[in-house]
Amino acid sequence: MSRLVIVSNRVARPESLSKGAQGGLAVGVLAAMAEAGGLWFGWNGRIENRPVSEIRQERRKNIDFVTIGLRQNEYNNFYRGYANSVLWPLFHQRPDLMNYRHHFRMGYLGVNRKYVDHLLPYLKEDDTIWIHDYQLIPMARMLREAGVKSPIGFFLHTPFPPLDLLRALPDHHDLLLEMLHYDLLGFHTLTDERGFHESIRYTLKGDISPSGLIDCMGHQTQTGVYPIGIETDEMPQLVKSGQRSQEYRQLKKELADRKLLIGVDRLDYSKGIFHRFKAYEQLLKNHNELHRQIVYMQVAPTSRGDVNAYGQLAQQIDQAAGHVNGTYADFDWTPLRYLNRGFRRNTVLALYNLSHVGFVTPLRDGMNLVAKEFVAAQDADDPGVLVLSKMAGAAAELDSAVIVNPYDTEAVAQSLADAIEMPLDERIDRWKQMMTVLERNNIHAWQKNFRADLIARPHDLSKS
Ligand code: ADQ
Repeated sequence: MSRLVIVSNRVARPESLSKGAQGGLAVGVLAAMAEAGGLWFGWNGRIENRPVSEIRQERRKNIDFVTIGLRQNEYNNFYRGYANSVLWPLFHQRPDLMNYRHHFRMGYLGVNRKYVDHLLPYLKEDDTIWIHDYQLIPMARMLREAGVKSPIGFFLHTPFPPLDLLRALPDHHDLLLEMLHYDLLGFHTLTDERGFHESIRYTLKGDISPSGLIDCMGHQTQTGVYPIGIETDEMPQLVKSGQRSQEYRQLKKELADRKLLIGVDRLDYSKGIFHRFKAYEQLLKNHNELHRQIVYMQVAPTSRGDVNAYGQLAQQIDQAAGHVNGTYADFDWTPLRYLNRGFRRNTVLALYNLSHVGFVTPLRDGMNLVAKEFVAAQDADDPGVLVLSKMAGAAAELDSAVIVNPYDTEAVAQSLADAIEMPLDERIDRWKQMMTVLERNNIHAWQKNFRADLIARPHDLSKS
């Protein structure tokens, strides 16, 4: 079996690989390498001052972790700039938050080139290469230019925008061309895949077969839908260990008979936390009988705090939380508990288990693993209810959740009330249907299906 080489912007620290310590991508990468081993390459998360990057290689079990640092200007233009102030907002349908600069694009290309240069000495002829996410789109073109002939696949963890939005990116033509250098392009949902096809068809006049094979400007690129999943088997054990945490026990005691609604997100405008607070406020306004009976806990640690839009969001969320509590709190009841911090993974899973409602209403999300983890963390005989935004990729699979439009505040408030009162047999019914999907499309299936399709591709040597 050929060796798997995975490239992602961030690489998990090898010492943190104890079971259950990692979320989404890391679990997938480790599952993909569990049998045959492999190499995982990316940024070590540090900003360094030296002119030449130090490359670090560490082997744990059968996996080689190879990481490099970024200089301050690389971080500013590539990570903070093009990746998180241009592509992220655009891909999440917020062109108004885009801060486009030519030197961001140059920085983006520069860091992709740097990754390629540092990765090349580690590559072997029969490797299979799998690149992850929007930060690294140009890598296949650069690897091909350097003579790499291995199959190269790409998975996009964010949504792919419709053409009408993509057009707002001055470099969208180049970006599409860069994507065509991959043998296989994976998306979370059909909507994302179709968005990409539409752009290829109208912008580059490419031909696309019904099976998603693109023929365009001398490239043959296969596209496919691979919804990322979670590790369902280990969930009960992780929940149990989280229930031993101090935070869990304290909260359980404080809640007494009150029902808990929970939201867990990175503090990101795509997650719709502000809209969620408004919907909760509406619920409290419309339903006096629920006062003192419920508590909504929103966990949202700061993320990308040095990008302007995120600083403004943090203020807006603080104010909105203050407004809800200022209006409704009493000496013995805090209706909204907003925690601007993270928790250990096991603790979060135990909190899901404790909750009556999982409140997951992003304005746009590639998949949203919190929704899936919430469902998998429930007890079969008394499961909580998932209130899920139709704008999350997860809604395509979890159609037995209570699906809401996050922009419709009144309807979200009513759905919350319905979820809180939902009878046990309906809760069990919906939960069972969602668990069937989660067990079938788990994280192992995700990586297995993508890799099988990538290896099966007659990768085009003429691309080099
Ligand atoms: P994210 O935008 O980071 O991922 P998500 O899919 O929800 O969003 O994954 C976050 C992970 O971190 C989950 O495993 C969650 O439990 C954990 N997490 C989040 N907040 C936490 C907190 N406060 N404390 C502890 N743990 C927390 C991107 C895309 C998603 C896509 C994933 C995977 O934006 O749409 O689902 O990649 O492809």
